[in-house]
Amino acid sequence: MTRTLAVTGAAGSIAYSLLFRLAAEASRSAPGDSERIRLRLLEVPAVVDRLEGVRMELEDCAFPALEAIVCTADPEEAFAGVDAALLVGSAPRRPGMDRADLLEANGAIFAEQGRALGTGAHPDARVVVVGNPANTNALIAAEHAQRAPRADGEVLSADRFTALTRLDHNRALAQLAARTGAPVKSIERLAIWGNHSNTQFPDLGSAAIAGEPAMQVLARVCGGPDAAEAWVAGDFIPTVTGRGGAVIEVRGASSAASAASATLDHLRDWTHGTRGRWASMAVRSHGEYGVPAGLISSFPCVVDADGSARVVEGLELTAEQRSRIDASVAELEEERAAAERLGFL
Ligand code: NAX
Repeated sequence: MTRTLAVTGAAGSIAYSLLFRLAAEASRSAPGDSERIRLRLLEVPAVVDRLEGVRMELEDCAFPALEAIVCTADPEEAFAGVDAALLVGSAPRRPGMDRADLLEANGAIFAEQGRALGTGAHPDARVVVVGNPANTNALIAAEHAQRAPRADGEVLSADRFTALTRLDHNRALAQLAARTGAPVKSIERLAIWGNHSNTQFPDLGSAAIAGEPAMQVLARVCGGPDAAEAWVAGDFIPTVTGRGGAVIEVRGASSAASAASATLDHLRDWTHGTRGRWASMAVRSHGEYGVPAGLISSFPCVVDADGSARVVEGLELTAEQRSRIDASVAELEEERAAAERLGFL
C-alpha cells in the first residue's frame, strides 16, 4: 500500500523529528505489508529553499519505504490526493501580538489550507492539526474544506479534522507512571478534555493501573485518599498543563521531539485502531458531554480496527470534572466567537 502524506511547517523543529520517524516507521513494517509513503512538504515561500536540505537528509537515510518527496510552497500542490495531512506549521506569536492577532494570522493560513484540502485531498483523508491554537485552527480548516468540495462533488467531512492533544495525554501518562512507579503500559482510561491550552483538563477519574482504579493506587502511594486528591489538584494537573512552558524554560525551545512522537501516536492510533484502549484526541463534537456541537474539543476516544474513531460515551462525571471540562470548553467557545468576528467562520 502506498500512502501520500503532507506535512506543513516542514522546515521547522517538530517536522525535523517527525519526518524521519514517519519514514523509519513505514520502513519497519513487516515485509509482507510493504508499506510505501510519498511525502509532500509544505513551507512558506521565504523558507521553502531550506526544505531542500531536509529532502537531502531524508534521501541520505535511504529509507526503503520512502518513494517520493515533493517540496512546495503551494498548498494545492501539497494536498492534492493526500491520505493524511499533518498541519504543523502556523504563524508564531511575535512580541506585541495578542491572542486576537494570533488568531487572525492563523485563521488566514488554516482557511487557505482547509480550502486546498477540501478540493484536493482524498475524501477519506485524515487531518491532524498541531500548529497552535490547534483546536480552533482545525475548526477553521474544517469549515473551509466544507465550502470547497472536490471537483467530483465529494466533501472531506469536518469529522476528518482533528487537533493534537496526545502530547498532553502522554505527559499525563508519564507523570502518573512516575508517581506510582507503574509502567506506562499498565495505565488505561486516562483522558484529556477540552482545549490544547492550559485550561485543558487531564482527568484521572476513570483511569486504571493494571486494572485497579488509579485513585486507589494513588491513595496507597500518597498516604490516603485526601492526599491523593491533593496530589492530583496541586501537582499532577498543574504539571501536565504547564509542561510545555516548563520545557521551554529548561530547553530554551519548545517541545519538538515529544510533539512529533505524539503526532505519530495520534495518526497511528487513528489509522490502525486502539484495540479498546482510550486515546485523547481533539475531535468535532456532536454534543457529547454537553460540549457544543461543532467545536473541536479533546475527549477520550477509541478507534476501531477499521480506523473509525468515536468518543467514549456514558461516563458519569462528578461536579468537579464537569466544572473543569466546562471551563476549557468555554475557552473554545470564546476562540470560536473570535474566529467568527474575524470572518473565518
Ligand atoms: P517552528 O517555528 O520550528 O516551525 C514552524 C514552521 O512552520 C516554520 O518553518 C514556518 O516557516 C512554518 N510555517 C509557518 N506558516 C506556514 C504556512 N502557512 N504553511 C506552511 N508552513 C508554515 O515551530 P515548531 O516547534 O515546529 O512548532 C510548530 C507548531 O506546533 C507551533 O504552532 C507550536 O505552538 C505547535 N505545538 C503544538 C503542540 C500540540 O501539542 N498541539 C505541542 C508542540 C508545539 O508547541
